[in-house]
Parts: sequence; C-alpha cells; structure tokens
Amino acid sequence: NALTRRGRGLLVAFEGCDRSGKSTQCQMLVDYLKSTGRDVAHLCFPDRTTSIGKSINSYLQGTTELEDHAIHLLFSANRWEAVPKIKELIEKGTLVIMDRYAFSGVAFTAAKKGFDVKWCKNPDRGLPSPDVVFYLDISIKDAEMRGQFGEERYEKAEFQQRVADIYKQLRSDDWKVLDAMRDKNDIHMEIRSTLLEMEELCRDAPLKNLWT
Ligand code: Z5A
Ligand code: MG
Repeated sequence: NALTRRGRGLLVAFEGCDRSGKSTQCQMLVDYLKSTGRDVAHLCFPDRTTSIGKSINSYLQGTTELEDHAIHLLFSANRWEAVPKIKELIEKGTLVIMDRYAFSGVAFTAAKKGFDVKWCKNPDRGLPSPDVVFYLDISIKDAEMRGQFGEERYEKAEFQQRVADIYKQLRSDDWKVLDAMRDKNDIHMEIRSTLLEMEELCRDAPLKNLWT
C-alpha cells in the first residue's frame, strides 16, 4: 500500500480554531499510521518543552507578560528550532504530523490590533512548507458548544472570530478544508484518503519553502 512506500516523508499540518478537533484528529491519524507499521512523528506547536517553549507556556498561562511582537517572534523561533529535526525526519521517510504550525502564528498575532498579515508572515517565511494542511472548519458558536473556552490567553469568542477570519485569508491550494462538525470517524476517514492521494502526488517532489 502507498502508505508504506519508500521515499521522502510527508509533512502534514493541522490547523483550525480552538476546539475544532485538531488534537483529536492528529492523535487518531498518528495511531492509525502506527498501526499500519508506518514511521510517524507527532509534533505540537508550541512545543512547550524547549526553553523558548517554556517562555511561551508561561505567557499563554498569563504568568508572564511579553510585548506582542516579541511573543510572535518566540512562537516563530519555536518552529525554527524544530526545523533540523523536521528535515531529518522527512529525509528518512517519516510522516510528520504537526498539531498547529505557522498559520496559527500568523492568525493569532494578526488578530491583534496594529498587526497586518504581511508583517506576521515574515519570521516564518522559508520554513518547510506542509504538503497538506488539514483545516478543521467550525463556527465559533459551535466551538463554544463543545464547552467553554479555557482560561488561557486568546480563549475568548470575539478574538477567536478574528482568528478565523485571518485563517480564511491564508488558505491556499495545499489546504484541505474539512467540516469539523461531522462525526470524528468520518473526518478521520477523509483525512486518510487525502493523505494517500498526497503521497502519490509528492512522491518525487522536494519539500517546498513556506511563503517564498
Ligand atoms: N498560538 C499562537 O498564538 N501562535 C502560534 O504560533 C501557535 C499557537 C503555534 C495554544 O495552542 C495557543 O497558542 C493557542 C494558539 C496559540 N491559543 N488559543 N486559543 P494549543 O494548540 O495548545 O491550543 P488548543 O487550546 O490546543 O486548542 P484546542 O482547544 O486543543 O483545540 P483542538 O485541539 O482543536 O480540539 P480537541 O482538543 O481535539 O477537541 C476539543 C473538544 O471537542 C474535545 O472535548 C473533543 O473531544 C471534542 N471533539 C473533537 N472532535 C469532535 C467532533 N468531531 N465532534 C464532537 N466533538 C469533538
Ligand atoms: Mg489541541
């Protein structure tokens, strides 16, 4: 089957607003791929385990304050510090599944007053570009029905709506927009079949660079 072929690995990102089901779908996909014997890596951004990630974590939890440009650059740095590992994994044929990526970085900062999308993209320009971005599409109202937003910074309906609007501007041909309100198994099956198609398409193509 195509999922066990040799060649470079695939870079896959999950994006979407809060509670859209990114972590749920990432985990289901990783579990499935592992069950087929596939070499798979599961990354999450922010990666709160690094020293940069620890600063981001305390910012998100409201323990520390950081100037808006400065925190934007830290989120980006937290991706750049993972790039050597991502490239190495892709080269050895690993399927790399990422829970949030640079699109979150742009959407969450550009939703703040005084920021524009162009400025927000700059620090992430040149990162490895995902072969496919699965965007879990949900209205803020439906997301709220999955339980109150949490206590972390940004977890407010009005802000999340601006984030959703910016995500819309970032969509490109590499995105697969999924209706996040369906049964999670149905969503998972659609992701599986898209992944098979993408592996065929990307078989011989090198990894691209983001926004270049
Ligand atoms: N941030 C940033 O500002 N800049 C950056 O560069 C990056 C991030 C990378 C932390 O991220 C914050 O950092 C985030 C963006 C900002 N701030 N906010 N907001 P995070 O990844 O830790 O954010 P999050 O809080 O993890 O999002 P989330 O709440 O985890 O959502 P999710 O992963 O998309 O959803 P889930 O955990 O899979 O599911 C949510 C609930 O819905 C759960 O109870 C599930 O059981 C349920 N669920 C899932 N799927 C379904 C379906 N299909 N039907 C019904 N119910 C479902
Ligand atoms: Mg999550």
